[in-house]
Amino acid sequence: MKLIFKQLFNICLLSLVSFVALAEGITVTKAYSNAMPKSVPNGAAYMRINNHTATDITLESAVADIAKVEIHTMVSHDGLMSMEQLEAIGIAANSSFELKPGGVHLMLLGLKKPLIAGESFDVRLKFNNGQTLLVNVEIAQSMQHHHGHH
Ligand SMILES: [Cu+2]
Repeated sequence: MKLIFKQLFNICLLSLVSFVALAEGITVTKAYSNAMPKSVPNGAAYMRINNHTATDITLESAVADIAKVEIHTMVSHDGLMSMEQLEAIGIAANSSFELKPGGVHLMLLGLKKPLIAGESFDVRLKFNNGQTLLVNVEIAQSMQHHHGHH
């Protein structure tokens, strides 16, 4: 009887510890996308991924209802910028990684609805430790829209 009680206590303690670790482990801040004219089929999402754990983590994939999502980076070939798909993004222990314009971004391919300023959409991030994180991405008024195309 005593033994069973002790085991139950241990199980409760374990689940409490893992719950706290999940809540604090990985967070996402400043998630946004830029509004695009309806005719543009693709978009991009940017965000800061914060790894508060003592372990390196890897973002392996992302999924969304609004479009197919790929991890892209910008590379320069002979002075020309182009996009290249990445397998994953590594985020070192106790550090953060910023996805930003001109750098690593989440590519939204084949948008099912236009990116309208003031609206938002969800993206689910999948990490190598099995954790998934649902991120709400705010759609901001794009700079290009204000200044026109050059
Ligand atoms: Cu891209």
